[in-house]
Amino acid sequence: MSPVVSPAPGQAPQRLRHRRSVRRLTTGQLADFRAAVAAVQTISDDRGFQFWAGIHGLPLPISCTHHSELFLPWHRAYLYLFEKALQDQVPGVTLPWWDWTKEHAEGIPASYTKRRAENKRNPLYDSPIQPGGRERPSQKRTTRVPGPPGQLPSAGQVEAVLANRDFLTFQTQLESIHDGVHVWVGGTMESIATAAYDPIFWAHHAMIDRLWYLWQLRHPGAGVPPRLLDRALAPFPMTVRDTLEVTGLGYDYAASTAAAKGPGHG
Ligand SMILES: [Cu+2]
Repeated sequence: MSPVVSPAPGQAPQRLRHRRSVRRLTTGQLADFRAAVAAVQTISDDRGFQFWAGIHGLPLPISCTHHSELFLPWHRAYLYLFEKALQDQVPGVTLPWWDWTKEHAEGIPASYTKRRAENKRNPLYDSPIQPGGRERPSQKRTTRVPGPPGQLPSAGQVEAVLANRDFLTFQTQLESIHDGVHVWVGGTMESIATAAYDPIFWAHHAMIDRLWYLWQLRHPGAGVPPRLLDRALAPFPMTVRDTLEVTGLGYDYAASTAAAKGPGHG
């Protein structure tokens, strides 16, 4: 690559935005995030929450790539584009992550479980389910039926998964942990067709994406098998290669705990 002194127009480096733990959001950050989610929930076209939630499942086709080799890259692209839709409403907001390993006692974060917040309906509590097209979901609003405290994945389980140096092994084991959290939350989150309508979906998947990021820091020589790099991540205009560097996508993960610190993240 030739040295570039000043970036070409349109290619100016984006300012990095940090995704944070739900529990570490300041009052102002949480209010901004809620405002962004509330705003997209009122939009019925392709900038809105129903459109983005519907890409995962209903309306058909179901595009998400669970139990495929593209599970992590596809969901990284999905979160990235949904986060941009939120930023179109409230500049600078980012998707927070739900660290379920730390919340055995608490379960779903309190910011998602209150019906009302800041004297308004809490947009993180639930959402309508209104897929376009002809599908008629059996539920009109999202619900949760959380499992018993103490049955979310533990830090030790996550650590064992992160220790895998082979990407596909890591991905398969991480997806299995991910499945368990979907089932633990229960209700809408239990079904691929409707899961993304629950606002907690995005915080759960931000955690999964963050664990991939931590794995990447830990195993710099390992990576996605080269044969997958040019695979398209339909319906997004991105390939697997486009998802490999989160900083290239304009975001980074804030260090939240000693265990989360990798090189350059102290
Ligand atoms: Cu999922």
